[in-house]
Amino acid sequence: MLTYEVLMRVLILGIDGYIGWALALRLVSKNHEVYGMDNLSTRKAVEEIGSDSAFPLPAPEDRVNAVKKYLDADIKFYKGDITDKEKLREVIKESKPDVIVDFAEQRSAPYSMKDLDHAVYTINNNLDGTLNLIYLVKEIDPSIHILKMGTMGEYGTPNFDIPESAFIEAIINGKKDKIFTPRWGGSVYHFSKIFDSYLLAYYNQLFGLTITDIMQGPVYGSRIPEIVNESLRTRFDFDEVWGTVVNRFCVEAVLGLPLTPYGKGGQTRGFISLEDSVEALRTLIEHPPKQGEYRVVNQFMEIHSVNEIAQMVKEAGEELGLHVEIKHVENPRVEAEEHYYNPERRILESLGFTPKRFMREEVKNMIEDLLPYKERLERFKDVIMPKTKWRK
Ligand code: NAD
Ligand code: USQ
Repeated sequence: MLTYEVLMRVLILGIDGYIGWALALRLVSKNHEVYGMDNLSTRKAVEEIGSDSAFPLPAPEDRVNAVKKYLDADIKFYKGDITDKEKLREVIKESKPDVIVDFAEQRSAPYSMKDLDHAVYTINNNLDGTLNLIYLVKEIDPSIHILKMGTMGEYGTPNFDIPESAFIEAIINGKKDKIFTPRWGGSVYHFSKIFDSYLLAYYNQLFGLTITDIMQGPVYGSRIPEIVNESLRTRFDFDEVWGTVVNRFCVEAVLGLPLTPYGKGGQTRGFISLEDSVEALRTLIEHPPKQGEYRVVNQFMEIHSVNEIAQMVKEAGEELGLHVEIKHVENPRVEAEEHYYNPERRILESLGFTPKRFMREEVKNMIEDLLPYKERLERFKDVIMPKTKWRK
């Protein structure tokens, strides 16, 4: 039985990742046709720092087989690097997508700040991939909708309300003009996303491409209903380089380690659960912008400080019988530890999207999901405390 009237052919770049895999499961379960490409670089880079996904990750072909077995659906997986333009051209030509979702970037802020080589790799990987995608969509079929994953961190933590629009009106030296919404990153990784956005906005004007540039906040969570068997789990990072804050705190709670707010812990971000992230993405895929439009969407659901999150995880852990402490550690990053934060969010709601999962309940589910893997996690105890410093 078909659930939606308009079924689409979707190519997911970065399908082997945390969000990419979960989105693939969601889309096939709604009968969309899913193709995916990945060079498995996150697997290798996580290994490089001596870590691994909290949940064991089957090889791509085994993941595809598990989708067939448990969800009775097909995913076509291409192993390849999107910075390789010939390979990307071949994949786009073969899959003939209506929409390309681009997650395929080096996505860790600490990884990008390790040293010059990691900074250069991040910039090259992320910007070369974006440029290849832009030029190949123009060449092969300019009507393809590019859904590019950016980040809320492109805006930084300004002292003004963050708008949800590509351009804003500003008065500079007494004269009014439209300027690209101001951005300021907190790492080379975040700057790579800023540069991506400038490229996308520029080539939208030049080539008339149809683009959604998503400014998404940190994602947390281990569950979506399609994960009906352990072999369908998506990756889940928790180490000091690849783990994001909520996921890290849950693993710390499971391991009996103190939760680690950096510095004062007043750092405030807009968070979204994995479930709401993939559902928001589905909404944007099924409701593309007008042909030739560059649409910016702010994708987050709840605003919290790191201290509030630590408190929520502590309470959830204690409800489950764990002893959880919070211990502030010296901040390895250079960032505001107390600041104003008020981003706008209206587009997803205007398309009928409503959030389903909230952090307070979700962190308890996450701890429950992680507890059976405690022994596996013990092996990675020494990659949890922050070592990667912005200023050495
Ligand atoms: P992830 O690292 O788990 O997934 C990214 C995938 O892209 C990986 O499987 C990796 O192997 C692949 N990849 C990287 N470079 C590639 C290349 N050149 N060619 C082919 N494949 C490549 O990260 P994620 O958490 O799933 O994030 C997905 C996207 O969403 C990223 O662009 C990230 O910047 C963005 N994002 C993530 C979060 C978050 O909290 N996880 C929040 C906001 C935005
Ligand atoms: N933090 C702590 N303690 C920790 C880990 C992190 O206090 O143990 C703090 C960080 O200093 C930071 C905040 O939590 O102030 C968020 O850190 P994070 O590691 O969860 O997120 P970040 O590095 O910004 O990156 C993640 C994803 C990235 C995505 C981004 C969204 O890795 O791909 O783009 O979240 S955003 O933060 O909106 O830019």
